[in-house]
Amino acid sequence: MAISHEPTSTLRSTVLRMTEQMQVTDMHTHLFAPQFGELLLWGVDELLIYHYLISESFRWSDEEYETFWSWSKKEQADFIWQRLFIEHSPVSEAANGFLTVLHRLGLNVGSRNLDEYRKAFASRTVNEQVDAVMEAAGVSKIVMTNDPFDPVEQKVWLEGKGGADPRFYAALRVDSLLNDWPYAVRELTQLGYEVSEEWTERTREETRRFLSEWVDRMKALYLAVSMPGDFAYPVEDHRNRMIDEVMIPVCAEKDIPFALMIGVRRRVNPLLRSAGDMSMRSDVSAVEALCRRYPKQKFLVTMLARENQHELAVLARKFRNLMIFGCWWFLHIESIVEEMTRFRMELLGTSMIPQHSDCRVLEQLIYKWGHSRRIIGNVLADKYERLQASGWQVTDEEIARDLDDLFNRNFWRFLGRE
Ligand code: HDL
Ligand code: ZN
Repeated sequence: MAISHEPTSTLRSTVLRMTEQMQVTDMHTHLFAPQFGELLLWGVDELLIYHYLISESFRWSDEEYETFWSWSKKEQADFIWQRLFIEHSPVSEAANGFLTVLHRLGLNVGSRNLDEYRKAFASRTVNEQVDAVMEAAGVSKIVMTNDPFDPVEQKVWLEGKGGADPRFYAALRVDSLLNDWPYAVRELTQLGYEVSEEWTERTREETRRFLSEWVDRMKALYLAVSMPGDFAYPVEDHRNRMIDEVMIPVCAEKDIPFALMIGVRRRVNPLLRSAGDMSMRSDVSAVEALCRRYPKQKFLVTMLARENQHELAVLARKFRNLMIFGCWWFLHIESIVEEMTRFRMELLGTSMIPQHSDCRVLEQLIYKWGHSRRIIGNVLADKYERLQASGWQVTDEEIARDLDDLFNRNFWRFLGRE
């Protein structure tokens, strides 16, 4: 079905208007509150050197990867601007998104003058930009992705400044505990935890202490990990032991959800660095086994392969402790957001979290939510129109309630913080 962009009924125009106006909790981003300094990326050049655009621009160039990485951010941004905007039309989601941001911030996109855009941003402070962008995007709460092993971030938390901005919430992200245990052991040891690569009782205790102390320090809303698609459960391996003997017990103790982001194959092209990751199919039965084994544990789950989405949505019908969320990464494109939102709503009604932005650069909030709102609003309007045809008239209050569920309350209620 084509994505209808023009309201065809007063009901649709009401739904689209309310969808545009509904404030959003963005429950997974890579943004940081201003007190994290350089970790909060913003501005024209950061927007252009977004790793999505880096990988797309190399498709139009034989430039040596290492040459690109040796350039300044401005030189990298100029390279990407030439390849993806001037020499070829910016029709990809990420390229189009950059122009949506400029347009929504009131810049003259038609000038195609990159230095003019840069000048417009240069007149703002980071706090002014955070306020302006959250306002323009209609995002009132942002959940960060927090890594205690990042030296810059670790310092901010240990100085007690991590929670200074009430609009920003923490999620404790510890991929290396599952995916790179030797590295994690070095980092944990440096932080003063008595762990070894060998899976001893002391190591289990100390790793639990680490998670418990950092959940408290960050007031983390949930514990999160990303894993490759070959994640299997239950099997006899390090990941399973870490999940069963450390992560689930800590999540239970703190009464927080465990977020699983499954299906990434890191660095398939290492020369592209952070732009070099790939998606891969995952085993939904691993999530099924976890949800069944731990009926009291809440699981936030998103998967990266399009092939897994329908099965994951069906699984969510079977387990109320499973909340599926977002159209993650390579799925965050107009056609797939439409497809996923439609069958998720047809299978789950409004009992799911349709989107997160995954933003790495502040101003991306504007396009990632702008594009998604329109799609989600049109799908919802289609469903209401079908109800209307059967004589069921949704009220404005019910539309607002449903949108608030989708954009906020399903998340906060799942956390038990409703
Ligand atoms: O692992 C993740 O959370 C992913 O979102 C990666 O950060 C990925 O690089 C990304 O930015 N996706 O949007
Ligand atoms: Zn992410």
